Amino acid sequence: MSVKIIATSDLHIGRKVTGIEGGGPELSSRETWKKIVGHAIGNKIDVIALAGDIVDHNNRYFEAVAPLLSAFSQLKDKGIQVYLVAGNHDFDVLPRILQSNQFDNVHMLGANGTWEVKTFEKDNERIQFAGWSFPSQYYSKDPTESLDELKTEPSIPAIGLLHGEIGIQGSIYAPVSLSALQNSRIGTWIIGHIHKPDVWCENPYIFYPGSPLALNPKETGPHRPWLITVENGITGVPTPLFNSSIRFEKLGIDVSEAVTEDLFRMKATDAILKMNEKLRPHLGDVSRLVYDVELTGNHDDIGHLEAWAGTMAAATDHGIAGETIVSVRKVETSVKPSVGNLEALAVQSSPAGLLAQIILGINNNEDSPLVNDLLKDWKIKQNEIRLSDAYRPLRNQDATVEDPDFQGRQYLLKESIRLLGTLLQQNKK
Ligand SMILES: [Mn+2]
Repeated sequence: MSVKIIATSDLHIGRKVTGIEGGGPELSSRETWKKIVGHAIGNKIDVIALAGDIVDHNNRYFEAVAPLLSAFSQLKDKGIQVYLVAGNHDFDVLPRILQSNQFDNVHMLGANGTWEVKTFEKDNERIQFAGWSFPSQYYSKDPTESLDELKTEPSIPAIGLLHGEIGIQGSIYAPVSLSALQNSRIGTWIIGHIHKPDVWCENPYIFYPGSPLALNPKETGPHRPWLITVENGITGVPTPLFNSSIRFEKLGIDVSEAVTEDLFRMKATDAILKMNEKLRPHLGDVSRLVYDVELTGNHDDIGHLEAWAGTMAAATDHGIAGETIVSVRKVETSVKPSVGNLEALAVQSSPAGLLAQIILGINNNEDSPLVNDLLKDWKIKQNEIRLSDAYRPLRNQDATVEDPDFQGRQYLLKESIRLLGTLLQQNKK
């Protein structure tokens, strides 16, 4: 006999996919959760293992909690067990829901930031589920520091559930030491928090299953829940179940040779078709494929190029790949002007000369007073915008580590290239 386990994390029930227009109910975490539960019931799954951030903190409580309660009840009827830990988003909601104790099939592990193990048993197969739950919204210590308080039985396979950030020292979301996980007596670690699926180690198997629904355009590539099978005391390698109903991809198109609008259209269409064909075998269950296009290469008419790019982005439909509807969300122009010699231009004191100096200064990573002054101004302006009232709700969300110097330099580089292209084009006329 074998035990079948669905492993996933970061559903953020209550959220919908952001950054795109249109889309039906399939683009909500609530539907993804229902699909996972339906799959579990339809395929005789024994256990659902959830590594935190199941419920989204920023959303309406009842909207998020109702689907969780009805699923727990359905799973209870089918005898399907749920092992879960709380993440930084649901550290308070999950214990509150489970307090009532009406779901004896749902096991929250490691409440209040302690390690806990529970043993699952079916026929002759036994599995230990070990876990640690977020005690508060932020947690700056490494939860593995207290891992030795966990008493597991070495002869029984063990699966660990944890929410945190592997290898990010100083994280306020439970910085986790990889070596501590590797040296533990747990054979498979399911880690939540990072939405991009990622395998950190094969033996023991340490992985982020990732969010099963791509929640925004930054979450590119495949997203899906995973199946883990335990047979005769051996835990198998996780295999993907079904795909997220939406897939985001970045698509770079070199437009150096697209000197007319016709050529630009041909180039763009060709690039999309090629990418569609490449992805097609991986688009089962994907109803929408959304590209963020970046135009690259050298071009001497960036003004026109941007206008052509605008028509591409404005089109609502870019065909289909198999049964998947394809669209382009935005088109960015990162094209460099076809200027013969930036160095020669940079010695001039004209506006074009100054722009060439900025581009060279940033590209060559020079300590240029001109770039430094502009960067200082950019940071002040950017900070004013960031702290304005309009962005207050965003500030309360998880802040990713940003590098303002790098971002500022990239911004200056891009705008200088664009301005220089336009200036040189005007001079030609
Ligand atoms: Mn999280």
